[in-house]
Amino acid sequence: MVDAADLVAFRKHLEGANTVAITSHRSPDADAVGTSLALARFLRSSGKDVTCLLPDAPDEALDWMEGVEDIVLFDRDPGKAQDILHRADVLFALDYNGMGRLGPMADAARSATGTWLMVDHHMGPEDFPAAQVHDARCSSTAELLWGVIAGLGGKDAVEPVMASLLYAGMMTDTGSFRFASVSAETHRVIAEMMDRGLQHTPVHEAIFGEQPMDRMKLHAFAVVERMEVHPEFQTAFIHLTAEDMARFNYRAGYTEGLVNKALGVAGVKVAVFAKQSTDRVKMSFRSVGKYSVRDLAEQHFDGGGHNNAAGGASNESIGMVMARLRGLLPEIAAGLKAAEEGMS
Ligand SMILES: [Mn+2]
Repeated sequence: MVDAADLVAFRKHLEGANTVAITSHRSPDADAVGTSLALARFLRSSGKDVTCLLPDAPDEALDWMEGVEDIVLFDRDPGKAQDILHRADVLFALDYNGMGRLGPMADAARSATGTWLMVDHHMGPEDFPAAQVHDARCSSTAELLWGVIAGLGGKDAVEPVMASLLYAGMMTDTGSFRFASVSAETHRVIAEMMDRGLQHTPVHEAIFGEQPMDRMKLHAFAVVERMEVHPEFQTAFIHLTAEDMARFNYRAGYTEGLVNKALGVAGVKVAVFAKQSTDRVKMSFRSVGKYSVRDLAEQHFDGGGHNNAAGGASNESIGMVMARLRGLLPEIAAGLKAAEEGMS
């Protein structure tokens, strides 16, 4: 939920601002990109000069989002991105709360002199913003941003395109409205957006409707050849090497959702997906129930996120990472037991 005092602060900081830069995290997902584009539409409608900036490109699955082609990408155009960051009167941090999440864009962002405002739903926010709308229990940044836009401009400021962008963030961050983070408020926000012309079916179609055959084959291969289930520890891992991904002509977004296949195995409570990327091994952690994969990711793999969904990374080889994960199985099992007994 959005606090009225936070909105007063947002309004005050935005009043005198002409130039606004909207930023979100590295490997941007639908919540990151959808909220960036929705907020840009809202602020432009009130006469601001707005630019969206991301450290790197979003998945192709988000190509349908209106305005996505105008986003400035730091890894393609660092000079331009830096210039925009430095000229901005107000800078928004959406769907992240630590500069480290910007990866290579972090230094340029840290040296920006404008006023930072944050809208985010991850735990443990850093204190760089002058004002923030933050709720770690909220389903998504999109749900919070609905409150911000409705609070600043009235609910009717959310037109159908903006609604579809926010809906995409809410839908994907909740695993299609399945996770514990979904509240009555989540559904109320969607009802309000449907009253204002939201078409939800095209959003589902665009994101889940069809997929490239290579992606489907990569998922099948990962499950058949690269999934290891450890029933005695209620844990499953999937890993992919660079060769595996090259074999199926890997493109950004192809491994999205793969971790949920491992989590979907009967009896599995903790799942980890690890893939070799250009400079490091990237990991996704998922759990069901009270056991926090955020702590696991934070303590062992320089990561963070939510209790049931977290990310991490390592500079070790994929083989080393998998060996370390297997070594952690007893610790995971003990954590699961403690969480079940309500001790964690
Ligand atoms: Mn999010």
